[in-house]
This record gives sequence, structure tokens and C-alpha cells, in this order.
Amino acid sequence: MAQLQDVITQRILILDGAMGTMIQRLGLTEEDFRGQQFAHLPGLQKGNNDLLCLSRPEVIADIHRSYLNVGVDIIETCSFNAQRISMADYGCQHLCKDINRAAARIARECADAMSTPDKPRFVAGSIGPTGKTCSISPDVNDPAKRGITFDELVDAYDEQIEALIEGGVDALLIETIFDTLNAKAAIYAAEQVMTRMDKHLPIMLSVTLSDTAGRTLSGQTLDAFLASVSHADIFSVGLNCSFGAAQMKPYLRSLAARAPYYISCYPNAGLPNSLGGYDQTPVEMAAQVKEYIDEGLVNIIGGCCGTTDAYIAEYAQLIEGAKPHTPTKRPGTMWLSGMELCEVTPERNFINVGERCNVAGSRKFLRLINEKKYDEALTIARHQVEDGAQLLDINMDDGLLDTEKEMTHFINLIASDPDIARVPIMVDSSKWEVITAAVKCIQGKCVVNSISLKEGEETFIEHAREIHRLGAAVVVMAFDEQGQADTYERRIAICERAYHLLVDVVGMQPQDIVFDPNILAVATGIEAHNSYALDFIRATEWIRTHLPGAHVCGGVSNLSFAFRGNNYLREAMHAVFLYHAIRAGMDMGIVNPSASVRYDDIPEALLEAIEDVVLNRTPDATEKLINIASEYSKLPTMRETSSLGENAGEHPTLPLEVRLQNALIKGTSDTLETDLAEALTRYPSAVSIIEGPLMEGMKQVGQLFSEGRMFLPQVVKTARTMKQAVEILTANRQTEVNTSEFRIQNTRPVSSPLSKVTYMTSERIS
Ligand code: THG
Repeated sequence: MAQLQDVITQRILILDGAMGTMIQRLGLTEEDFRGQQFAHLPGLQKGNNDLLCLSRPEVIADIHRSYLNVGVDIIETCSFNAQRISMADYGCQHLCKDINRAAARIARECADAMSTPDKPRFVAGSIGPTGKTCSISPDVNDPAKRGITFDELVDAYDEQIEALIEGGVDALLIETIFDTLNAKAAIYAAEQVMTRMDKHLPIMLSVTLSDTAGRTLSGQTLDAFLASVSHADIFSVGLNCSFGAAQMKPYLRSLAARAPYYISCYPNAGLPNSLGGYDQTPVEMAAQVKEYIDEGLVNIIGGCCGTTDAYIAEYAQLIEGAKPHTPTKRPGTMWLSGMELCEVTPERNFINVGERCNVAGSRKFLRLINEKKYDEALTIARHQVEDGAQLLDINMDDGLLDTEKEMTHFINLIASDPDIARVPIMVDSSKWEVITAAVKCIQGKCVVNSISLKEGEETFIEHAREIHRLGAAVVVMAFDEQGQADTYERRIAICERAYHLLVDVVGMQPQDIVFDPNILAVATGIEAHNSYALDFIRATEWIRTHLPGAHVCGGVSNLSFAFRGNNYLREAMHAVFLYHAIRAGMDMGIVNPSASVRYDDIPEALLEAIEDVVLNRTPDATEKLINIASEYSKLPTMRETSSLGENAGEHPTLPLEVRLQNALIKGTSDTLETDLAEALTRYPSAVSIIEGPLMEGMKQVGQLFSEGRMFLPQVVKTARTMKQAVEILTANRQTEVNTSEFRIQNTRPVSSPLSKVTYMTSERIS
């Protein structure tokens, strides 16, 4: 490890080119792939490249040597698909251990044979994404379905990584990442294995962007991806596959600007031609790669699909005397993510967490979950995001629900809805199994809400460690063995104790810690409650001063439980409380994002009465507030005056065709029934509606996608809406409709390791 660490600071390192392309050139037969050893394996083995590590090790060694001969510093093991999920396609699950060990040993021997003190050669264990995705449904009709679970991936990767390390690799390269949850499972497995073996190797990551929108297949931006892996100890991050060097450059630039790691890049040899081959020459590719080097973007440079030793041979002269990229410094801000990044910076000093998807906090949400009306439940989530929620709190803790099942189902549904999945999730549960099950469904960087010292230090540390390994931030409630903290002193004492355990014992980054010093109901008539709000605010100030980097959050609606039914007053109390708490340093709040009463708009007399309560200014504050409360109980909140709804106001005025196309493009189905009913009165047949406005909408979707203005999960959602439209029409008219025409035309070339998955997905779209 020390060696790779040393060398990378001195010069740009060369990674090898494609293994697959080199193997393909050899034109090996089915018999070659099998060798004598596997003559009797059932099925076809041709194309099972990793099996060659066992059946034809000299073929793989020759390829490694070709790369080493042209000056490569790091060679990759031939193990891209060597985990049991991919190997199952060849009926070779039982060979995973042997293949990985052999892959590592072959590469190790070749690298050692060529190493000199001046030019040590390294071996990176290649760990591919598997052919299954943990974040995308394999079935367009069932968006919550998953083809594989996080735990299954961890097990498969654990086996692969252990064998790679046993075989002697210097680093682990988790590559062609198209789904961040798959990658997080690989990282989790890597850390698990390394701890078990007490061997610590650098972890290298390489992402594949799947479209010109600069997103991964699972819909994340690169910034969101970086947040998702920010918990881990990462050596390098980079891009590979899908694009040629020229197309990759803008994304590499933004990655290098934000990622606090060494930067790698190994593009394809340009874009594939219509036969899937690559026409770019080594010299052309080198000219594009030179631009990366001139701009100081890279530390490690190599090649992916279509590249051979002839391409990599060009690099040696490019890197001579070139200055390697200097990793950026990680700012002390909190990085959360959904499909997009949510950064909690000092300037953006308050983050709204939507409270409404909570079975304990909303009768409506509880009813919808009980009645399995998930589409409507999702609409609640969507409205909160539209109303400005920057995070969504999800809580399914209800005695009569199968909490774990409902939680994972709803979170998987959200993941398939890009309008909602844009924002990070706050997993709200008091059940530990529910928390871990939920976090294992989330590709973004989420927040666990919550843990506490209620059951003592041992459990607290154990839970915090697991949360950290899973890559989540955490809310810590001010609760200990003695119970909930309800004084200023107990609040700060517990938070301080928890902070040191998390930072010094668990090794969490302070910016991933969120304290909740308990927002409790005030103006309840019980004297002991009078100082609750003020003590929270004072504790907030103390925490922000004394526990550097940590955040403060609270459930704001708790404050006004005494005034249930008087929404105006409740919102006014929340506004006043937040006004003071935010000034004291509270930077996250679980709130109703559609609340609209603003501090400045509260009538003076009421404001004074509320401030007396919140700041505990007079002993009779509660009595006074109760006395004037009724005067304000009829005042409407803004929300109650405006009609809420997806496209409230504008929708019915738009022409029918535009409405239908908008529904397709947005992938929303709530207005489909009415709009299609209207269409049926205007168009001669259901088929003419499909061939007319609906196909026009699909065409627009295809156009937006190819321009990079839509990304894949959005297109999948669109396809679902199209299917629903066709179903509505068929049900109405008993028309036989041939749906084979609705194929999204994706003219964009996609390269090989990914094409299987992309194909899978676009097939579903059709
Ligand atoms: N801290 C942390 N997490 C939390 C809380 C907290 N999670 C849950 C809760 N407290 C925050 N969420 C809510 C959600 C709704 C309400 C209060 C807190 C609420 N609901 C209306 C009521 O009960 O009157 C329900 C109205 C309806 O049914 O629609 O007030 O403190 N870390």
C-alpha cells in the first residue's frame, strides 16, 4: 500500500487497456475456453473470459505481459465477472473462489517479474458491477421489485474479494459502476473482508455514466455518487467505459473538481460504430487523453472497451514530466444525496425535512398505507418535494403494520420515481432491523433517524458502526440510560458524550452527525414544560459551539401538540420557534414543507404571546396564549386557501394533446383517466389516440433522452405511464392494441460491459 501511495504522488500512473478486447482478438473457441479441465461443464463457456484464468492461464499472462511491456504501472486481474451472480449465467458459481485466486496470482507473477525499484508494477483486482441492479426494477409493471438484494451482493463480493486478496492483489478496483447501491455493497464487502483478514488495501472506484445527461444508469449525478461513497476510505475515483475520451472530458472535469481522491480515467477507444467495433486509432485517442493531462485532471490513465496494448503504448510519452492531479480538499460540509446532491453548507443554513410520510404523524398517510394505496402515498411524497422539502422523512412505525415490509416497499417505490428520488431519505424508525433494511435499499447518502444511548454505550456503538459502514449519516436523540433529556444540562451532556463516542470510537466524520436535543410540546399547562423550547434553543447553540461539525435537527411540529386543530396557531408557533432556533444554529428541521405562515406576517399581539411561550419569558405565557389562541383559530394558512394538486390551476386550460404529452413526459398518471376519457370523445378510435398524441409524447421523450435532458429512470417512469394509458384505453374500448411499437429509440451508442443492462432496461421500456 505504501508503494502505490508513494508513487502516485510522483507521477501519473498508467493502467492497462481492455482485457476483453485483447481476448476477443485471439478468436478462441468453445474448446479453448473450456480447456481439458472444464470439458464437461454444461452450457456454453465461450465468452466466459474469467474462466480462462483456470483453463488457459498462459493466455491471460500473455495479455498482462503485453501491457506491462508498453509501460503499464497497474494491471487489472481478469476477474470482472467473477462473482457468483454473473457466474451463475455460465453455471460456474462454484468456481468463483478459484478463478479470483488464479486471476490474482497470474497478474501478481507477471507484475513481479517486471517490477524494478524505479518502476514497481501493481495489480488491481477487477470487481465488476454484476449483471443485476439493486436500485432498478427489472419489471416495468412493478417498480418496487428488485432482481437482487444488497445482502446478496455483499455475500457475492465478499467471496470474490477475499480470493483476490489471497491471490495477492495490491488494490481493489470496483469498476464500471452503474448503480451506486451495487457499489456500496462492494465497498461494504471490501471493508468486511479487509477487517477480517487484517489486510488493508486501497479501494479504487470507477463509475460509468450511461447517458449524455451525465447520470449513472440508476439516475445519480456524479456529485450525488460522491456523497454516497463519502463514508468510505477511498483511494481513487474515476470514470470508465461508455464514452470515448472526448465525450468523457466534461464529466471528468467536474469529478476532479469535487472528489477528494486521486482521479482515474479509462475511456473506450472512441464511440462504437454500428457493428459495435471501435474505429478510433491509438494516436487519435492519445491526443484526447493528452488534454486530460494538460488540464491536470488525472492521476491514473488507461483504456476500456476497444483499447489494446497499441493504444496504451502511446501513453508513456504523454505522461513524461507531466504533473499529476492534486486531489481537492474535502470541505467540512455535510453531503447527502438522492439522485442529486444535497449539501448542507453554512450559507445554506436550514434544510427542510418533509414530515408527512409518517404513519404516526399523518392520519392520511397511515390510511393510504393500510389500504395499500401506494400511488397516492407517493403523491404525498411528491408534493412535499414540490413544496420545497430537501429531504424526506419516512416512518412506518405502527403496531399494526409489517413495518419492515412497508418501509422497504415504499423506499423502493420512491427510488423508481425520479421526481421524488431526487432528494435524500431520512429513515425514521425506532426499530433497528427496519433501519438497516431500509438503508440497504437506498443508493443515495441517507440519514438514519435515529439512535440514542437509551440502551447504553455498547448497543449505541455497535449500531453507529453499522450505520457508518452502510454509508449513512445519523440523527442522535438526546436520550440515555436515564431516559429522555428534558433539561438544558442533560441535553448537552448526552450530546457531548455521544459525539465523543461517534468521533473517537466509531470514527464517524463529525459532519455526518446530527443531534436532536428533543423538541417537546410547550404550553401544555404543565409548568415543567415551560422551558422546553428555550432549553432546546440554548442546547442548540451549545452544540454548535462545542461539538464542531455536528448538525442540529428536530421534529418541529411536536412543539405545538397542545394546539391540535388550530393550524394557523401551530404554524405561527413553528415559525417563531424556527426563527430563534435557526439563529442559534439549528440547521435541519422535520417540518411540514407546505406550511406557509411566516414570522414576519404574524400579527404583533400574537407574535408577542408566542415568543413569551417559546422563550419562556413570563410565568403566565401559556395562559395568555391559550386565551388569544381561539381568536386565530379561524385564520387560514396559505395552503388551505389554495387548491393543492399536481398542476393546480394551469392543467385544465392546456389543450388535450399537450396535457397527454405532459403526463407522458413527466410520467404522472393522476390525470390520465379524465384526459383519455375526453380524448375518446374527440378521436375516432383508441388506436388513433395511441398513434396520435401518445406516440407524439413518446417521440418527445426519445428526443429529450437522446439530448441528455432526460435520464433513464425518468424514461422508465414514462414507459409505465404509457402502459397505463394503453391499459385505460383497452379497458374502455376492448380494443386489441399492439404495443410492440412503443420502443424508445435510443440512437446513442452504448458500450459492451454495460450494454447488457442497458439492453435489459430498454427492452422493458418497449
Ligand atoms: N425528532 C426526530 N424525528 C421525529 C420527531 C422528532 N420523527 C417524527 C416526529 N418527531 C416528527 N414528525 C411529525 C410529523 C407530524 C406531526 C408531528 C411530527 C404532526 N402531525 C399532526 C398531528 O399529530 O396533529 C397530524 C395531522 C394529520 O393527521 O394530518 O403534528 O422530534 N428526530
